[in-house]
Amino acid sequence: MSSTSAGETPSPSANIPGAPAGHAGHAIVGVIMGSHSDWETMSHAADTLAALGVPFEARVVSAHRTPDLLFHYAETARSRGIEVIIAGAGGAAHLPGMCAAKTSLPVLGVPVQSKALSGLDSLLSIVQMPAGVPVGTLAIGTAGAVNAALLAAAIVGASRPDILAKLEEFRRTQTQRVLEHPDPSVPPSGNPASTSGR
Ligand code: RP5
Repeated sequence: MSSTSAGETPSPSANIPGAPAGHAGHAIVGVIMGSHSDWETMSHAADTLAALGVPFEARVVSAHRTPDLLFHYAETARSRGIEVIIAGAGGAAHLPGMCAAKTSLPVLGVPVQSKALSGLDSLLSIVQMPAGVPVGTLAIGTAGAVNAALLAAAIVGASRPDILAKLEEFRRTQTQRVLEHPDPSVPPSGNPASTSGR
């Protein structure tokens, strides 16, 4: 599931001990995105969920190209066993808000970095929901995708000790990496906490 290319800092998920290779099991987190072009960003959410042992599904659902599919997906998600939806979109990013309008499940929005406005358009489109229909909005790009997955794991982990244990192990690991590498001129290779510039 990883899309990290050579030379890039690996996703934090690569450093979570005991990470499973796939996402087997009955999906409890749904990862949707407006376009195949969002996968480069949203794959980091998928990788992180897989590493934490969170069963998930991932698919393209476009608010403006497949509005009926979006409604169907959001309306049936809870009955299919989904407990959290992560929705990533860029530009006029209405996917997370429209999804949240059709389900009372928690929806976490990831603003995908757009070419024209570097994701500021995506961020403002997702974060500025009027009162009454919330979308928990994360940072632009990879950091947001990773954090959406960590937040989703915290939500479903509240009632699943195995997932919570993996999440807490990830937190311990990234803390240790900082403590073990205090010299700022010698950064640790593959720093799991660093997503700067992405
Ligand atoms: C949005 O428009 C998608 O979420 C994507 O970020 C953006 C561009 O989509 P494509 O033109 O690459 O399909 O709907």
